[in-house]
Amino acid sequence: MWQMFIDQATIHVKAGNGGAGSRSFRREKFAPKGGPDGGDGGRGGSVILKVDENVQTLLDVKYQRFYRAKNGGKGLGTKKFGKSANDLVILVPSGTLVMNDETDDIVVDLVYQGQQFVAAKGGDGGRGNTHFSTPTNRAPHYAEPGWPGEERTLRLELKLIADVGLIGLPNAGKSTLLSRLSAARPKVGAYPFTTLEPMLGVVRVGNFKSFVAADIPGLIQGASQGKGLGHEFLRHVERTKILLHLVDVTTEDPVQDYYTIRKELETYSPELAKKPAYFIWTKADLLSDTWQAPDLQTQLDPISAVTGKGVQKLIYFLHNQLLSLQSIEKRGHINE
Ligand SMILES: Nc1nc2c(ncn2[C@@H]2O[C@H](COP(=O)(O)OP(=O)(O)OP(=O)(O)O)[C@@H](O)[C@H]2O)c(=O)[nH]1
Ligand SMILES: [Mg+2]
Repeated sequence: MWQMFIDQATIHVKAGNGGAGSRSFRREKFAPKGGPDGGDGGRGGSVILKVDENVQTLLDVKYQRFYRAKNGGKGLGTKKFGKSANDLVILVPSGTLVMNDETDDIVVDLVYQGQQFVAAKGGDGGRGNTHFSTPTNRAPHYAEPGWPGEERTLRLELKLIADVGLIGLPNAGKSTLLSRLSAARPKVGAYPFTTLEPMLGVVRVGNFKSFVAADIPGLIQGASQGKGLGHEFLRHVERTKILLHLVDVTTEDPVQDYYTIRKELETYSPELAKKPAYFIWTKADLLSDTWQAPDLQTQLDPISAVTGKGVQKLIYFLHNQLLSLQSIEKRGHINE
């Protein structure tokens, strides 16, 4: 039932052409009929895909459709080489599968941090006329043109795994929040159990910074025993790194609502209950000015997914939590 969410980007890559070789002859004061001295053209830049651990999704790769590396410089007289162009490096997340868009063949599976793949090779520079002098032709007027850079269309695919799971009672506003956070458009309804299966969305934090949030169907009391839809999905919540627990402030007893979900998590799996979890009051736009926050500590301000209030701050907060988890993973232990 859980649909693996695939992030996809189709890009066209064009490497730079090599620079033309030079056709030039020595012109010195005492050698009016000097030999050839045309230098070679520079190499065109290649387009390279490179795994970077700080990139989580294909969101930024998708942003651009054409990736073009620069052409190499022309060769010059006095045997000067043309300038080689810099490679154009596209940062991709670990787990990016690269396919030929026309044939659907897998080109490469990019996995390791720092792994590189030349998606389009830059053209070699043309040779200057110095290379073409022969005993019968000491003054060749021929120099090679630069060679064209490779060009192709690639499809990048990444299987997304949710970093943040949005949990809560039915109707808490999980789907509404996901549609605020990302381009995902889950169904929103003013009744419980609108969401029937999890849905993922890519949340942009900034340039090359994003994470994945999952909207999980509402949990109810007894979910851990298989009631409602929750049971099936608690399993999926296990794969997320952190949980964001949404609590509707407008219900009769929001504090009780909070404990209902916490209890279900603990009953289902004490391990799951230990996962980093943050709770947040939702539907803040429906609060009156005199509203007093229920007596339950949270480090997050109430949000409204409808007006967007507090949502940007929430994005930064979640991203920071994920970053600190990542650095803990790297160190291999938790600093207490
Ligand atoms: N005023 C207001 N209404 C909201 C807000 N967030 C959600 N709602 C409304 O609350 C109802 C439920 O929202 P959903 O996003 O579908 O809730 P859900 O948690 O995904 O519900 P299930 O999928 O059934 O578990 C809808 O009528 C939303 O329009 C909010 O911030 N302010
Ligand atoms: Mg929903």
